[in-house]
Amino acid sequence: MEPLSSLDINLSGPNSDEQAVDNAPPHELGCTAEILESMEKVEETSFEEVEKVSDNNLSWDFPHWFEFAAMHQADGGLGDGLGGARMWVDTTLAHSGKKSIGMEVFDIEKSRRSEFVIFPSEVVGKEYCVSYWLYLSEDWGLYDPNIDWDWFEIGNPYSAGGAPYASIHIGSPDENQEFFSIWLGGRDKDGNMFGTPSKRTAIPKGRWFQVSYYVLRDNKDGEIKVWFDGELLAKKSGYPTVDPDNPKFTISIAKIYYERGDKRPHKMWIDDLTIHSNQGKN
Ligand SMILES: [Ca+2]
Repeated sequence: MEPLSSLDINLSGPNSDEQAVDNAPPHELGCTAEILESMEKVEETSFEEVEKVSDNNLSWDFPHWFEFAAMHQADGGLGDGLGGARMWVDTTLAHSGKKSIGMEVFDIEKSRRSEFVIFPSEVVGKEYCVSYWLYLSEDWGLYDPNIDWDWFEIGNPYSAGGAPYASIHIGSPDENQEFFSIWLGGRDKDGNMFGTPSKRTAIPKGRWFQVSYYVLRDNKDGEIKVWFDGELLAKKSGYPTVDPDNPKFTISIAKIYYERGDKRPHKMWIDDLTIHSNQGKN
Protein backbone atom coordinates (compact mmCIF):
# COMPACT_ATOMS: atom_id res chain seq x y z
CA MET A 1 0.00 0.00 0.00
CA GLU A 2 1.37 3.35 -0.92
CA PRO A 3 1.91 5.80 1.95
CA LEU A 4 0.26 9.15 2.22
CA SER A 5 1.24 11.73 -0.29
CA SER A 6 1.98 15.21 0.86
CA LEU A 7 -1.32 16.31 -0.64
CA ASP A 8 -3.15 14.26 1.96
CA ILE A 9 -1.46 15.95 4.88
CA ASN A 10 -2.55 19.05 6.69
CA LEU A 11 0.74 20.92 6.72
CA SER A 12 -0.24 23.53 9.21
CA GLY A 13 2.37 25.87 10.58
CA PRO A 14 3.66 26.02 14.11
CA ASN A 15 1.02 28.49 15.22
CA SER A 16 -1.89 26.67 13.67
CA ASP A 17 -3.04 25.23 16.93
CA GLU A 18 -6.56 24.18 16.12
CA GLN A 19 -5.53 20.61 16.82
CA ALA A 20 -2.26 21.45 18.48
CA VAL A 21 -0.65 18.72 20.49
CA ASP A 22 -0.28 19.43 24.18
CA ASN A 23 3.42 19.58 24.72
CA ALA A 24 5.00 17.66 27.53
CA PRO A 25 7.09 19.68 29.95
CA PRO A 26 10.58 20.45 28.59
CA HIS A 27 13.22 17.79 29.17
CA GLU A 28 10.66 15.12 29.95
CA LEU A 29 12.15 12.41 27.82
CA GLY A 30 9.53 10.44 25.97
CA CYS A 31 7.35 8.11 27.96
CA THR A 32 7.16 9.69 31.38
CA ALA A 33 8.36 8.07 34.56
CA GLU A 34 4.72 7.75 35.53
CA ILE A 35 3.96 5.74 32.39
CA LEU A 36 7.09 3.62 32.69
CA GLU A 37 6.31 2.84 36.33
CA SER A 38 3.33 0.81 35.19
CA MET A 39 5.44 -1.19 32.73
CA GLU A 40 8.29 -3.68 32.63
CA LYS A 41 11.45 -3.36 30.60
CA VAL A 42 11.22 -6.14 28.03
CA GLU A 43 14.26 -5.32 25.89
CA GLU A 44 17.38 -3.19 26.14
CA THR A 45 20.39 -3.22 23.86
CA SER A 46 23.33 -0.97 23.10
CA PHE A 47 24.22 -3.16 20.09
CA GLU A 48 27.70 -3.67 21.58
CA GLU A 49 27.53 -7.46 21.34
CA VAL A 50 26.01 -7.84 17.88
CA GLU A 51 27.59 -8.79 14.59
CA LYS A 52 26.15 -8.77 11.10
CA VAL A 53 25.29 -12.34 10.09
CA SER A 54 23.53 -11.72 6.77
CA ASP A 55 22.27 -8.86 4.63
CA ASN A 56 19.03 -8.98 6.63
CA ASN A 57 20.01 -10.07 10.16
CA LEU A 58 22.21 -9.31 13.13
CA SER A 59 23.31 -11.78 15.81
CA TRP A 60 20.68 -10.22 18.08
CA ASP A 61 18.21 -12.52 19.81
CA PHE A 62 15.25 -10.15 19.48
CA PRO A 63 13.21 -11.11 16.38
CA HIS A 64 14.10 -8.65 13.61
CA TRP A 65 14.64 -8.22 9.87
CA PHE A 66 16.18 -5.59 7.62
CA GLU A 67 13.98 -4.94 4.60
CA PHE A 68 15.26 -3.44 1.36
CA ALA A 69 12.15 -2.98 -0.71
CA ALA A 70 12.13 -3.04 -4.45
CA MET A 71 10.90 -0.24 -6.57
CA HIS A 72 7.79 -1.53 -8.29
CA GLN A 73 8.17 -2.03 -12.01
CA ALA A 74 5.11 0.15 -12.53
CA ASP A 75 7.10 2.95 -10.92
CA GLY A 76 10.08 2.40 -13.14
CA GLY A 77 11.88 -0.03 -10.88
CA LEU A 78 14.14 -2.63 -12.39
CA GLY A 79 15.46 -4.76 -9.53
CA ASP A 80 14.31 -6.95 -6.68
CA GLY A 81 15.11 -4.46 -3.94
CA LEU A 82 18.69 -5.59 -3.41
CA GLY A 83 21.85 -3.84 -4.44
CA GLY A 84 20.80 -0.30 -3.60
CA ALA A 85 20.52 -0.38 0.18
CA ARG A 86 22.36 -1.99 3.08
CA MET A 87 22.89 -2.16 6.80
CA TRP A 88 26.05 -2.64 8.80
CA VAL A 89 27.43 -2.71 12.34
CA ASP A 90 29.25 0.59 12.59
CA THR A 91 32.36 0.89 14.77
CA THR A 92 33.11 4.53 13.95
CA LEU A 93 29.95 6.22 15.25
CA ALA A 94 28.06 5.29 18.42
CA HIS A 95 25.80 6.85 21.01
CA SER A 96 27.02 4.34 23.58
CA GLY A 97 30.15 2.22 23.60
CA LYS A 98 31.75 1.56 20.24
CA LYS A 99 28.96 0.23 18.07
CA SER A 100 25.76 1.35 16.42
CA ILE A 101 23.75 0.07 13.47
CA GLY A 102 24.15 1.97 10.20
CA MET A 103 21.60 1.96 7.40
CA GLU A 104 21.71 3.42 3.94
CA VAL A 105 19.86 3.78 0.65
CA PHE A 106 22.55 4.57 -1.90
CA ASP A 107 20.88 3.67 -5.21
CA ILE A 108 17.17 4.33 -5.26
CA GLU A 109 16.92 2.88 -8.74
CA LYS A 110 17.57 -0.53 -7.16
CA SER A 111 16.24 -0.19 -3.62
CA ARG A 112 13.61 2.23 -2.47
CA ARG A 113 13.76 1.50 1.24
CA SER A 114 16.08 0.48 4.06
CA GLU A 115 14.06 -0.55 7.10
CA PHE A 116 14.94 -2.05 10.51
CA VAL A 117 11.86 -4.08 11.47
CA ILE A 118 11.31 -5.80 14.83
CA PHE A 119 8.62 -8.35 15.74
CA PRO A 120 7.53 -7.55 19.31
CA SER A 121 4.31 -9.58 19.63
CA GLU A 122 5.80 -12.11 22.04
CA VAL A 123 6.91 -9.59 24.64
CA VAL A 124 4.70 -6.54 24.17
CA GLY A 125 1.23 -6.17 25.64
CA LYS A 126 -1.52 -3.65 25.08
CA GLU A 127 0.69 -0.65 25.80
CA TYR A 128 4.34 -0.10 25.03
CA CYS A 129 7.02 2.55 25.07
CA VAL A 130 9.96 2.43 22.69
CA SER A 131 13.05 4.62 23.00
CA TYR A 132 16.20 4.78 20.91
CA TRP A 133 18.75 7.22 19.51
CA LEU A 134 19.01 8.12 15.85
CA TYR A 135 21.67 9.98 13.90
CA LEU A 136 20.90 11.44 10.48
CA SER A 137 23.89 12.17 8.28
CA GLU A 138 25.03 15.77 8.14
CA ASP A 139 24.26 15.84 4.40
CA TRP A 140 20.76 14.39 4.75
CA GLY A 141 18.82 15.81 1.82
CA LEU A 142 15.86 18.01 2.53
CA TYR A 143 13.33 19.68 0.35
CA ASP A 144 13.67 19.31 -3.36
CA PRO A 145 11.13 21.32 -5.38
CA ASN A 146 11.36 18.86 -8.26
CA ILE A 147 9.99 15.83 -6.45
CA ASP A 148 6.51 14.80 -5.40
CA TRP A 149 7.32 14.29 -1.72
CA ASP A 150 9.15 16.76 0.46
CA TRP A 151 9.30 14.31 3.35
CA PHE A 152 10.72 11.01 4.56
CA GLU A 153 9.37 8.18 6.62
CA ILE A 154 11.85 7.36 9.37
CA GLY A 155 9.93 4.77 11.40
CA ASN A 156 6.65 2.98 12.02
CA PRO A 157 5.57 2.88 15.70
CA TYR A 158 3.17 0.11 14.68
CA SER A 159 2.18 -1.74 11.53
CA ALA A 160 0.12 -4.84 10.89
CA GLY A 161 2.08 -5.64 7.77
CA GLY A 162 0.31 -2.68 6.17
CA ALA A 163 -2.82 -1.05 7.54
CA PRO A 164 -3.32 -0.27 10.30
CA TYR A 165 -0.02 1.55 10.54
CA ALA A 166 1.46 4.85 11.64
CA SER A 167 4.62 6.40 10.22
CA ILE A 168 6.82 9.16 11.56
CA HIS A 169 7.29 11.71 8.79
CA ILE A 170 9.97 14.36 8.61
CA GLY A 171 10.11 17.05 6.02
CA SER A 172 11.47 20.49 5.40
CA PRO A 173 9.26 23.11 3.79
CA ASP A 174 12.31 25.25 3.05
CA GLU A 175 15.88 23.98 2.81
CA ASN A 176 17.16 27.33 4.03
CA GLN A 177 15.37 26.96 7.36
CA GLU A 178 16.97 25.16 10.26
CA PHE A 179 13.92 23.15 11.21
CA PHE A 180 12.18 19.97 10.31
CA SER A 181 8.45 19.46 10.19
CA ILE A 182 7.36 16.33 12.03
CA TRP A 183 4.00 14.61 11.80
CA LEU A 184 2.38 11.23 11.99
CA GLY A 185 0.65 9.75 8.99
CA GLY A 186 -0.95 6.39 8.48
CA ARG A 187 -4.06 4.37 7.90
CA ASP A 188 -6.62 2.48 9.95
CA LYS A 189 -7.45 -1.15 9.24
CA ASP A 190 -9.92 -0.11 6.51
CA GLY A 191 -7.30 1.96 4.76
CA ASN A 192 -8.65 5.35 5.83
CA MET A 193 -5.81 7.83 6.06
CA PHE A 194 -4.91 10.22 8.83
CA GLY A 195 -2.27 12.86 9.35
CA THR A 196 -1.58 14.85 12.49
CA PRO A 197 -0.80 18.57 12.29
CA SER A 198 2.88 19.12 11.58
CA LYS A 199 5.12 20.56 14.26
CA ARG A 200 8.41 22.31 13.73
CA THR A 201 11.51 21.25 15.58
CA ALA A 202 15.21 22.09 15.44
CA ILE A 203 16.79 20.14 12.65
CA PRO A 204 18.47 17.03 14.07
CA LYS A 205 21.14 16.38 11.45
CA GLY A 206 24.69 15.36 12.29
CA ARG A 207 23.93 14.66 15.95
CA TRP A 208 22.30 11.97 18.04
CA PHE A 209 18.69 12.62 19.07
CA GLN A 210 16.26 10.53 21.06
CA VAL A 211 13.14 9.17 19.43
CA SER A 212 10.50 7.72 21.69
CA TYR A 213 6.90 6.77 21.33
CA TYR A 214 4.00 5.44 23.31
CA VAL A 215 1.42 3.16 21.69
CA LEU A 216 -1.89 1.98 23.12
CA ARG A 217 -3.11 -0.92 21.02
CA ASP A 218 -6.88 -0.91 20.77
CA ASN A 219 -9.33 -1.52 17.97
CA LYS A 220 -11.34 1.60 18.86
CA ASP A 221 -9.60 3.91 21.31
CA GLY A 222 -5.94 3.48 20.56
CA GLU A 223 -3.40 6.19 21.15
CA ILE A 224 0.05 7.12 19.90
CA LYS A 225 2.48 9.81 20.99
CA VAL A 226 5.88 10.61 19.48
CA TRP A 227 8.68 12.60 21.11
CA PHE A 228 12.02 13.83 19.74
CA ASP A 229 14.47 14.69 22.54
CA GLY A 230 11.59 14.74 24.99
CA GLU A 231 9.43 17.17 23.04
CA LEU A 232 6.01 15.79 22.21
CA LEU A 233 5.64 16.35 18.47
CA ALA A 234 2.70 14.21 17.44
CA LYS A 235 -0.28 12.69 19.15
CA LYS A 236 -3.29 10.74 17.93
CA SER A 237 -5.93 9.31 20.25
CA GLY A 238 -9.39 7.75 20.05
CA TYR A 239 -8.24 5.92 16.97
CA PRO A 240 -8.03 2.22 16.05
CA THR A 241 -4.42 1.02 16.16
CA VAL A 242 -5.17 -2.69 15.89
CA ASP A 243 -6.67 -5.02 13.35
CA PRO A 244 -8.56 -7.48 15.59
CA ASP A 245 -8.32 -10.08 12.85
CA ASN A 246 -4.54 -9.79 12.70
CA PRO A 247 -2.95 -9.79 16.17
CA LYS A 248 0.60 -9.82 14.82
CA PHE A 249 2.28 -6.50 14.25
CA THR A 250 5.69 -4.99 13.65
CA ILE A 251 7.60 -1.89 14.66
CA SER A 252 10.05 -0.22 12.28
CA ILE A 253 12.54 1.38 14.63
CA ALA A 254 14.49 2.96 11.80
CA LYS A 255 13.55 3.49 8.20
CA ILE A 256 14.79 5.39 5.18
CA TYR A 257 11.93 5.74 2.72
CA TYR A 258 11.45 8.68 0.42
CA GLU A 259 10.53 9.95 -3.00
CA ARG A 260 12.01 7.93 -5.83
CA GLY A 261 12.76 11.09 -7.77
CA ASP A 262 15.26 12.09 -5.09
CA LYS A 263 18.51 10.43 -6.18
CA ARG A 264 20.57 11.56 -3.21
CA PRO A 265 21.87 8.79 -0.93
CA HIS A 266 20.68 8.86 2.67
CA LYS A 267 22.27 7.36 5.79
CA MET A 268 21.10 6.97 9.37
CA TRP A 269 22.40 5.23 12.47
CA ILE A 270 20.55 3.75 15.46
CA ASP A 271 21.75 2.92 18.97
CA ASP A 272 20.50 2.25 22.53
CA LEU A 273 17.08 0.71 22.09
CA THR A 274 14.79 0.20 25.08
CA ILE A 275 11.29 -1.29 25.03
CA HIS A 276 8.90 -1.17 27.97
CA SER A 277 5.50 -2.82 28.02
CA ASN A 278 2.77 -4.07 30.28
CA GLN A 279 2.81 -7.64 29.04
CA GLY A 280 0.79 -9.71 31.47
CA LYS A 281 -0.78 -6.64 33.08
CA ASN A 282 -3.71 -6.20 30.71
CA1 LIG B 1 26.23 1.27 21.19
